[in-house]
Amino acid sequence: MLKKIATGVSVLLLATLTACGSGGSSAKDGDSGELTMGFAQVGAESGWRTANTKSIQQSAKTAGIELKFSDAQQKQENQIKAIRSYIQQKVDVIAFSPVVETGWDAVLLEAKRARIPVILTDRAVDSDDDTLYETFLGSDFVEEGEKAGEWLVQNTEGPVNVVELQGTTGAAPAIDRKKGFEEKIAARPDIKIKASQSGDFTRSGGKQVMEALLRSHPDVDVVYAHNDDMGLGAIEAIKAAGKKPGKDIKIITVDAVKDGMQALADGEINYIVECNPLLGDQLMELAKKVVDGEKVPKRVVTEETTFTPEQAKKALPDRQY
Ligand code: GYE
Repeated sequence: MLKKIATGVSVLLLATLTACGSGGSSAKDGDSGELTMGFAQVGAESGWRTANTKSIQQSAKTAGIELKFSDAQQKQENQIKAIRSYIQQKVDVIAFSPVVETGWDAVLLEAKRARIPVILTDRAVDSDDDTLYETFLGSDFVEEGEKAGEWLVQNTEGPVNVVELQGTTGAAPAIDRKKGFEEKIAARPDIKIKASQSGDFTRSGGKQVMEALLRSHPDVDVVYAHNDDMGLGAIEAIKAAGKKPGKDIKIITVDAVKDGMQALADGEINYIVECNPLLGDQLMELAKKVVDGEKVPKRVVTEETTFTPEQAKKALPDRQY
């Protein structure tokens, strides 16, 4: 047994040495100590984000990666500033979750010129130049929207009036969750999106928008919220208007964080499409490879499922976030 372990270790050592000697394209030369990652987070807008931040911080610790972390408070200009400061500090790798899709080319070019590899995590950028980043780790948001639309097509009859609570304007998950949903419901011309507004992925945003929408569209049958938090905000507004969430007005959301799953189990939300925030371990693994100059896939898609109320009841006791 001992011998086996010893052999395993030497094979590992050899692999590491070979990787270091192969001379990657990054700024890191050899193994001069701990790897440093600059991470520019979106903000703290939702339960999903909180779980994502925790996952990244914990995984960095476990992987022995020094993490420089910044919270952009949902503002692109803050993220750009953070990325510039990471370039100045000569971190080994930059990872970030872009608040919005467009407007990144200039700062990403600066990172490229400084030979600091960039990893996109959670959200994508919209750029013609895919050499500006090494890889993109995260969910397929179009597929999430499709799953939400598919449930609606399968589980409703007759004319259905939908109001949509969109995520942050210009953000990949807002654009793609809308797109996938619309594509699926196109099969049912009697399902109509009566209104579609941004609640900025926050609970208070969802509540505010829903209050207004209940006044302008009192005939609403279904709320499609791009995340749990906005759906939870909508629940408050619906209750305040004297209606029953989950019954008078059906609710579909995306994420499956604990609070959302609890509302689903309680019958106040009808269906949740999962979006997994626990990206930390995969991100650290990719970061190490990228810094070592190893090849990584350009796209790593997160695996996800969906939840009905019964499935939520079963999953809740073990839900980590
Ligand atoms: O669904 C939402 C968060 O980008 C996937 O951002 C993420 C989204 C998530 O605010 O809750």
